[in-house]
Amino acid sequence: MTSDQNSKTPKNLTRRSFLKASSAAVAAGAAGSFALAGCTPKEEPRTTAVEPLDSDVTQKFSFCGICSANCAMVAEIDDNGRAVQLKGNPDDQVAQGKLCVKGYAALKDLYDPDRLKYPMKRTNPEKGPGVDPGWTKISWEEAYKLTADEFNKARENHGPESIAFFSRGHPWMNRLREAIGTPNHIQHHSTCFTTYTAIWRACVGTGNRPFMLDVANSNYLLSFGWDMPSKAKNMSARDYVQALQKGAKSVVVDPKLTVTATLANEWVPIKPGTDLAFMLAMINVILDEDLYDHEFVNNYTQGIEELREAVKEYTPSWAEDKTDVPAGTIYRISREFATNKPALIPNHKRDAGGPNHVNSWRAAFTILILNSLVGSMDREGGQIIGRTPSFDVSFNSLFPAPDMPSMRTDRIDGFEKHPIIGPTRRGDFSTVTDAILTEKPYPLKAALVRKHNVLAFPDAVKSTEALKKLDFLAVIDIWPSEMVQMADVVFPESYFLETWGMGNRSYFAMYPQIALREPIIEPLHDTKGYGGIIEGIAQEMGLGHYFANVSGGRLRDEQLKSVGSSWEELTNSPNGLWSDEKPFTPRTSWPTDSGKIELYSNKLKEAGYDPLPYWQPKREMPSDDYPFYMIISRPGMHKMSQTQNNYLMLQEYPENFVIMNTDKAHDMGISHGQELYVESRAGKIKLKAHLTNGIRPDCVCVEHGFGHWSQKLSLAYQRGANEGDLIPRINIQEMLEIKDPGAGSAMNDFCVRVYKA
Ligand SMILES: Nc1nc2c(c(=O)[nH]1)N[C@H]1C(S)=C(S)[C@@H](COP(=O)(O)OP(=O)(O)OC[C@H]3O[C@@H](n4cnc5c(=O)[nH]c(N)nc54)[C@H](O)[C@@H]3O)O[C@H]1N2
Ligand SMILES: Nc1nc2c(c(=O)[nH]1)N[C@H]1C(S)=C(S)[C@@H](COP(=O)(O)OP(=O)(O)OC[C@H]3O[C@@H](n4cnc5c(=O)[nH]c(N)nc54)[C@H](O)[C@@H]3O)O[C@H]1N2
Ligand code: SF4
Ligand SMILES: [Mo]
Repeated sequence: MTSDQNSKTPKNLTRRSFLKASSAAVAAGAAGSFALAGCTPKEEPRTTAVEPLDSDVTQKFSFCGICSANCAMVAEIDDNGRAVQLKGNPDDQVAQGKLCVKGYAALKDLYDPDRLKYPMKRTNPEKGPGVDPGWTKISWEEAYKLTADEFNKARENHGPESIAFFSRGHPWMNRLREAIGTPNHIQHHSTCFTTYTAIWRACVGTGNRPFMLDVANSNYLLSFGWDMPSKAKNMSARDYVQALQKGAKSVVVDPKLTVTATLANEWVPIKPGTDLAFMLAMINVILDEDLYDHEFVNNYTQGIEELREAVKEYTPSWAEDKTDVPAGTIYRISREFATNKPALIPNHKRDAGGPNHVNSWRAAFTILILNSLVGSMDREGGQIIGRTPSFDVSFNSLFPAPDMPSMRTDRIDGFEKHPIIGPTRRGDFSTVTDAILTEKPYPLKAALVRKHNVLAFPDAVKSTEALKKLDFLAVIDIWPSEMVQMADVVFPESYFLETWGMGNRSYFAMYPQIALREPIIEPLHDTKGYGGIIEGIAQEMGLGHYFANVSGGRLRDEQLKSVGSSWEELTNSPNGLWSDEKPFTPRTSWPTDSGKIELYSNKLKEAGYDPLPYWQPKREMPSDDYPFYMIISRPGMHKMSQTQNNYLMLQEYPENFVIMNTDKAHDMGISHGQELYVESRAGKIKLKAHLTNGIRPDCVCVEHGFGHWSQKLSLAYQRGANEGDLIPRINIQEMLEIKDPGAGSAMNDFCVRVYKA
């Protein structure tokens, strides 16, 4: 990516000129979302110990790389070249001048002394928690050579499929994977959102990012676990508050009293994994009482009669027992939802329709159906199909590949066996563990991991064992994570604030907008970008010709040109953005075979799944051995396992807890702060009790991200525990038997016992 350096240095705006240009927009975006998260100071937060300067400071543009909202940022740099403050870009439709607490604190990550600073190799062949890898500093050349030699060895001795890439999608990585000839690209998505993707692919025809919502303009918000305002997602919290201020009614159905629920008009503490029953009954009432939007349903959907037939047994009285919600409440909410337009069941990723239970894909289906029945699909105040820029240039079209080797189609994680979700190549963190351990369908010998942590794999203990079985593991990371501690060779990547890039707003886009990312400072350490690291490995493997003339800068430029801009224009833009702000025009057709939203899904039927959303219970129910439902969530102040080494975030949320019902705990003789074991059929963790009556007595909840065992993470080390040790992993055979078109990892579908440590 050498042409990165060729771009013109963008204008160095002064802080004052920038603020003057944007003060109106800042005021408009200031709805108090941070108070929601309960974690951000009321004043403009200071993200470093360095006080802001009175004199003018240089400003640079970036967008946040911590979560997928990609809020556009403005960074302030002092005379010594030190970044002193990050702010939200006021002209960004997502940030609207504000970041969330994690975004503001990203400078602490940038300057974290624990960051990886140079390539390293392991000298101790033993691996695992408590083992010192014996890191030695090596040159980039040696790191490339070691990796290339091991990959070539695996390829020659065991076939190219014995190599896997664990990474989010990336064209450079994909080119190398295809040049090697392995089908094994493993991503985390079956733990995160593939139940939604599968349903949208089957019923709407587009499934990439079905999380775009117009919450702010909704008049009735019915959340089945949608909880983005509690996650400190600034834009979601802002939109939620705006809707409430305009008089919208909010009902939150969640076993736990979340921040979203505390602001709602009504909290309905449902039994986990039973939302499907609630929603089937809602469909029943809305059809039975003829409350659906005839205009929308007749013009834009198909299958209403089949749906009517499918739900006729699912009355609110039928659902009452299953859900623990009185039939009268289900009747009332159904009627309110259908008659207070625009009404919306918002969804993100891990709520009722996310891959939490074996029946969650059906809940994703009923969410889609209910939003369609009230005419809220791609309508103001409803579910939106994101208005992302449409580039007609891709990496492959701009840099066509030389001939690729043939490749076997069966993957190590069996993901290709799922007809609806398989083609997305999202991959499966759950099945891969047993596949490595049993060497079925074939042995995996070497892997390259980028931006994934083993703490995020279901049954993390067993997954760590599986990694030990590999002959060779290379890891690209920013921090000395647990995945890094398992590596043979470590490549340090530059932090997002040190790199060039552009973000095309794949989430939360009401109109096409592209954000510029420029390095706010030069890389602090001897680090490189992902594409460059891939090219380095390819060269050493003798596959350099697959990357001839490839350039990140050129790709960005051509993509921008295809929407009428250019890299030069973007880098000179006064606000670091390219925007095509146009009024919202509702969709009148959908990219399915019928051109309509398919409430009866032919695609699901052809693929061997139920074409309509019938009732199915969750997999594991409370028993004498494991009497509590387990709920996994995440705190607003942390992003997965990435922020526990951030001093500012730790001040707000220093460790995770077992959240349980106060009355229930007292019955069991458990007091607040007491150390407890939480045990499932997969494993056991130790954590302190956090008591609240804002959770059902039959549930316990643990928030994810803690339990770091890497001693090199000096602040995060040994805080809290990883609830992922409790999640039963699923093997390929079981996954096929579950028959979930989204191949979800059923992250919450297990029960636990809790006892004093
Ligand atoms: N601050 C912060 N924000 C994040 C992240 C982060 O790590 N930190 N991670 C990002 C990522 S990768 C993801 S996938 C999303 C996930 O974020 P969310 O989609 O919000 O997922 P969760 O917090 O796991 O669960 C959401 C809610 O579902 C409830 N719930 C659990 N089981 C049930 C059930 O059976 N029925 C109902 N109705 N509710 C249930 C939980 O109590 C919780 O309140 O967040 C993203 N945003
Ligand atoms: N137990 C449990 N497991 C889960 C979940 C859960 O709630 N509980 N949630 C699931 C969900 S929703 C998701 S999305 C997945 C996420 O799965 P992962 O993405 O694997 O999880 P993270 O904890 O975010 O780990 C990211 C890793 O990337 C590194 N990193 C951060 N930024 C960069 C970068 O710019 N470059 C590189 N090279 N590395 C970087 C971090 O140091 C960290 O090691 O986890 C899933 N697994
Ligand atoms: S919501 Fe927070 S973490 Fe996510 S992109 Fe925006 S500032 Fe970053
Ligand atoms: Mo996720």
